[in-house]
Amino acid sequence: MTATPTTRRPRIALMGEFSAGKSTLANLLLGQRVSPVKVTATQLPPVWYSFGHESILRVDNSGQTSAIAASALNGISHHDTQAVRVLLEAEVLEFCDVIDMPGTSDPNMPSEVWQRVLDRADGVVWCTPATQAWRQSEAALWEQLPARLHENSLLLITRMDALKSQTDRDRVTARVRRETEGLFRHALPISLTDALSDPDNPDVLEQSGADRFVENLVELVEALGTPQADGGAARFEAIGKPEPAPAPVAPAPPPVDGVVPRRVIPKRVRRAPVSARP
Ligand SMILES: Nc1nc2c(ncn2[C@@H]2O[C@H](COP(=O)(O)OP(=O)(O)O)[C@@H](O)[C@H]2O)c(=O)[nH]1
Ligand SMILES: [Mg+2]
Repeated sequence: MTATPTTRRPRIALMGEFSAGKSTLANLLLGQRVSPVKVTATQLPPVWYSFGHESILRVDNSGQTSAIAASALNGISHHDTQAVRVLLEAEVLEFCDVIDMPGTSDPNMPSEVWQRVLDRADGVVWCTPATQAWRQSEAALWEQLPARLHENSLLLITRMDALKSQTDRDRVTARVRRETEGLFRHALPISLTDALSDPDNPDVLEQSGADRFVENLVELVEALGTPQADGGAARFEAIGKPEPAPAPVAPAPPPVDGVVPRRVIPKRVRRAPVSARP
């Protein structure tokens, strides 16, 4: 029997409606094209990224895990799989876990699929596309979620590049900030595709809004501190790598699918990883 861990890393869930940019954001944060952004099946359950030696685990409805190949992700369905756990040696994962959630707007995706994982999340980054930002359906759902999440979440207005004039961008940002006051720590504009187009270029990161977002994410995770591990009984704790893992000095993550690792996470994060203690 392993000892029950007392601390773990904060968990940040990426949420939003279909095609809002959740998986693109996961790719940007993880610095590798590993998030199953290209998986067209909307059947995928939450994909939970943690720091560890590269591997992918499927967690079935009874909590049993089995290793799978990345190519098998396309065939995974929430009907028989409650989560996919991906272990990676990515810098951001030394700092927090990242959970890429299914879209909340999908009528074929029962809300329990993301709800049971959301219960385990400490904070949320909610993605809303600038072209139809903060729809009624998003507002209605978010307002129902617990206040602890409102206090510990960021709203990311994605697809800012789709708005052609600065006036439009300012107007949308101002409206969304007004309509979501008190419901998020901050509402921040971003172009995820611009940031990903040249993620090693500081000017691109600044102009795209990625820099500002990462600063706010760092602040959020630091504010969350080092959460206590939840009991010992939780199935999610029992799967994959035992949590918490020690936070080693960041090694260069290996390229996945031949793509060079990208560095979006600023030095500040690298210097201050959350050191999860056993
Ligand atoms: N132009 C533009 N496209 C984006 C942006 N963010 C995401 N996309 C595109 O929107 C599509 C859906 O994104 P995805 O991350 O899969 O959405 P998800 O369903 O929320 O996971 C993809 O083709 C992305 O490339 C953005 O900021 N700007
Ligand atoms: Mg997605």
